[in-house]
Amino acid sequence: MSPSPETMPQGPEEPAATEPAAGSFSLKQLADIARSLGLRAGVGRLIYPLRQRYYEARFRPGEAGPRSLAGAARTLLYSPDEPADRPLGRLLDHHLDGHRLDLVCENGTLRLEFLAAGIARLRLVGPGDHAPPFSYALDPDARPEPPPVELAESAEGLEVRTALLTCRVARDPCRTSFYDAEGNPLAEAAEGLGFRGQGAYYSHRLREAEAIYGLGEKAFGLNLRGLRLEMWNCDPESYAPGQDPLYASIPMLVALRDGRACGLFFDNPGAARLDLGRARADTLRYEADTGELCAYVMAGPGIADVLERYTALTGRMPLPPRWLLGYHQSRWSYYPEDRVRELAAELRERRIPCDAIHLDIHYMDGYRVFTWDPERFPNPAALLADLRRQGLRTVCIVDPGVKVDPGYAVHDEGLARDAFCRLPDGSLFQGPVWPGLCYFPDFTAVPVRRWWGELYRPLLEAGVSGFWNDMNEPAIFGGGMPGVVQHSYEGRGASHGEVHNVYGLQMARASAEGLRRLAPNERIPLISRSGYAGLQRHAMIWTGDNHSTWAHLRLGVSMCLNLGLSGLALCGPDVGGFAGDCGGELLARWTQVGALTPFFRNHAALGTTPQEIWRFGEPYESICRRWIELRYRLLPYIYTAAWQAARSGLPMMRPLALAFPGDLRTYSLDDQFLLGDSLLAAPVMRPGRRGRRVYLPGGPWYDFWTGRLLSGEVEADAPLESMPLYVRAGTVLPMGPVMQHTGEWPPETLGLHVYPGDGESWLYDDDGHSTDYRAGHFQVTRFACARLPGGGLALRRETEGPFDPGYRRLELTFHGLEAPPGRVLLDGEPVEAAFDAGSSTATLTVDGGTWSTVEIR
Ligand code: MIG
Repeated sequence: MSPSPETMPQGPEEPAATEPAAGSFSLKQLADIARSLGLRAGVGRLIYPLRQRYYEARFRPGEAGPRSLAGAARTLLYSPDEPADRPLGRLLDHHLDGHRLDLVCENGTLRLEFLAAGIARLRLVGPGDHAPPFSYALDPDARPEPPPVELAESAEGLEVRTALLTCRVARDPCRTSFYDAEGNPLAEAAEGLGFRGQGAYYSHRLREAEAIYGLGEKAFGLNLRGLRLEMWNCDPESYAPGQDPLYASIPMLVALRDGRACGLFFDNPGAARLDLGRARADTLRYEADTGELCAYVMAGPGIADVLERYTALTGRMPLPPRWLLGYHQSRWSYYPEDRVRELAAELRERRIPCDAIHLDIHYMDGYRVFTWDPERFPNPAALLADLRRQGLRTVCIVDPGVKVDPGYAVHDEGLARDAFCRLPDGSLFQGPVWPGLCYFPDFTAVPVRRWWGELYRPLLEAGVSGFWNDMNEPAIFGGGMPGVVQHSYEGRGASHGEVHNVYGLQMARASAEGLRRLAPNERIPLISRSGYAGLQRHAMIWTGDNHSTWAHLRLGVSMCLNLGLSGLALCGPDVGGFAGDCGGELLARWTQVGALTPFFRNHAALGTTPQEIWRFGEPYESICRRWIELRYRLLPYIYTAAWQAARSGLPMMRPLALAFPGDLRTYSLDDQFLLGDSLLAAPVMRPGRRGRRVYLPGGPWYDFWTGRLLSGEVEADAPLESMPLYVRAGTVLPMGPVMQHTGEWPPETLGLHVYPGDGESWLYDDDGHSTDYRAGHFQVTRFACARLPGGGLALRRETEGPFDPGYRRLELTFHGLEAPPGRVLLDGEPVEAAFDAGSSTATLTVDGGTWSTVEIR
């Protein structure tokens, strides 16, 4: 699919300057990749598409498929007919049972259940089907409390309501419409819903100026209204803006109109698509090719409320270790070990703060998962220990495919345990990936997941600190896993086609559960490329194989915003771009954005120009270093944003529409974003630009660099070394000193930057790596800022929790002061604050202890 300009991110700036078609691989890069692939896998890749077609056709239910590859070749022309809609028909009868209302219609039964006052579930069920739906998306630990439900009947239909949601049911044809407690429409029926072929459909009316967000990993701008999107995980082998689908499918959307949000989650792991007003501007339509219709309607009123409900159902991310939020250096691939040592030495010598080095596929022995190449990495434990002494952790990639190779332990064990996916005739499915032909574990079975989880033990024992699951769509060279492959699906049995989109989710789950068993008291982070709803319980996500272009720098921002609105609160793109060659200016601008993105990793493809921040010389190296340093200074704030996400499902990186839903101008604004509650970043994402227009809604905001108070539309200077950054008035922004890695935490002095205004802010602290926080070993501080009548500011501090964060001193800096303060009172006692006219600040150092108020007049 080609990029479609009208669906590219749009903000207040003019459209992107034309640039060469989204960078593609150069001949040299392709040659390097071909060399890495080797001859056998290269040939396997050429033949596989035919093979996949053959399996699909051979085992197609109810038909005698082709018996030969030549027969399969003919099926390449086969394209099935569009199935027709079979609507539910007239409402015949209904039964209310507690929080559940069965609507018995001519052509099926629609079951409406209220799982909570703000969460309704709609399912098309067969007669007598009383089992709750089986779903990998739902958090098994979720304990929804069904609310009291009231039912009223009238000539037009039925009305069921909770304290937060009302559903009106029309009788002929049977259709449902949802409203909030004040009667505002959330999802009003369009043509309704019903069955369609082996699957189902659903529709509702879109309103004018209704924006749609979420839907996981989509290579578009923030507002997805007007698009038609596919739910089918695949490996596009690098993608262009506007290309769809990509690696992860999260059929969860947030709609926003008139300042009110609601959520809709379609839980079906097979092939599905959503038309968000493309075929008909006023209609949202969902179609699933297989499986049941299972839709959740979630009340707002805020986007944060919707996300809280969605993550109450599908879970929240575990708290990441602090080091995950540091800077990461990656490349496909750093090897052999001497090159890794040189990289570590170079980072430290050049004083580039960094917490982790990633090892891509070349660390393995012939791409065999869970092995080390004995020549390139003869003694991994010693290497990793040396890196750790320099404050550098190691993250290793793990792919799902297991090389077909008798004698290789993982292969032999997998066969012995019957862990690999099979075709309907019982034969093992094989597909070509990096190692050559591979078997693919069936992660939809408990014993397979347990076995897979255990395989991480030697890597953990060698000192690996985190893992990276790639290719888990699953990617197979030249195609995908045939739909006819069989899965256990927890003993229920399912074809791959019916449950395709959970393959990556279940691989991530197997990995995360294994790591939790192996290291129960450590937070071992996992990064996944593929996923489905609920992935956040097991892994974070990165946006895969982007390109080193300005268009992709911009795209990464909107993609991460929508991932955050799909439950994946911690994510990031490859900084500098994966495919294609980066340059100094692009890397500088991208590093500025990366410094304010939840996950901050520089990564590049095999064969591309080296992309570490010193590779383009000065001034780029110094600029990038300065932004990585700022990232480290902001870590207490960023760590607090991660804690918020883990607690409530609020994304770390947020669109302005989340915070200012009453301001229509924010609805499609995606070239600016919020990190946490109080920082607004307005990155420069065009070549040659040294300034930009910024929209500051709600205001006032303080310019982070000058301390000036601003609001509304502003023209910001942005010389190459700078990115416009603003702090919300009423904020206490915690900042530490520059560090080389998070192992240097905690600092002796923590800075607290106070930006006068009315507001509250949070600071979360714990040991940063263990799971002791679950037993209460943390400290949460709430700061409340209030302007005093007649001028001046009162700051209140409340702390909770027994953890001692370990700072000796707190350095309070009051920003935006025009003159020296007349009086400063600490818990009512006068103290001295040093005024600096140049920066319009007053500074006061206090002990970490027990003080609770500061007043400045
Ligand atoms: O077929 O492991 O998205 O980050 O460097 C490519 C090699 C496989 C794709 C990942 C990318 C990684 C690369 N992988």
